[in-house]
Amino acid sequence: MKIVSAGFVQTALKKIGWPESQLPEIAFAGRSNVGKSSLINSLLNRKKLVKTSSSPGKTRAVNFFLINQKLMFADLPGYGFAHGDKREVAGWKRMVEEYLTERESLKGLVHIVDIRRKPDELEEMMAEWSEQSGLRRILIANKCDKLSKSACLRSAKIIEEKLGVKPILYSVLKGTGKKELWSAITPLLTD
Ligand SMILES: Nc1nc2c(ncn2[C@@H]2O[C@H](COP(=O)(O)OP(=O)(O)OP(=O)(O)O)[C@@H](O)[C@H]2O)c(=O)[nH]1
Ligand SMILES: [Mg+2]
Repeated sequence: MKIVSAGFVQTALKKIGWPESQLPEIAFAGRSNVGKSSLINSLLNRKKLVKTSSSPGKTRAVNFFLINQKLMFADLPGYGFAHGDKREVAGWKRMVEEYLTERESLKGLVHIVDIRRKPDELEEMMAEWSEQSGLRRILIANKCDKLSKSACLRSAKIIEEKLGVKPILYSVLKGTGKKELWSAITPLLTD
């Protein structure tokens, strides 16, 4: 997709803060630090539209972006930045589950994982939520530049076994997988 315009719309901690919109929307979700915000920048060919950070927990609310005046992206908060903190997990769960189950214009979920990690139970739970709600899901294994090609393929198999879909191998750093991801997103926008 040719990106003519891309801009930040608003940020929301709960439903009342979501922008009113009839436009098709795609959400980006996953653990903290897997590269959700970086991946959105990469898809939109922007360097700094979405704030990123090397320390986990940068995105703490749902951030909405308008692209070409015809579609929306939602950057969801990550989880796992304070590992084992029950309140953190509960807060994250409430925010993400409410969004995924109640956002009417949501057309699909881009679920991002780190190629170097075996998916954990919350990642499996996210996969289950989207199965249950009939949400179309695209799985991304990001940071592929960190492993050799063969290690990436091995890792991708494990991710597929755990999460039930074959991941697109992605590297924000190298631009790998970008075309493939756009090709997966585009048909979701018109359904
Ligand atoms: N090597 C490498 N680093 C990456 C890649 N994608 C993202 N990063 C780095 O990973 C770190 C986290 O990126 P973010 O985009 O802020 O991650 P996030 O998932 O939005 O994190 P939260 O907002 O905390 O949930 C940053 O230092 C990025 O530069 C990639 O493909 N390869
Ligand atoms: Mg982020």
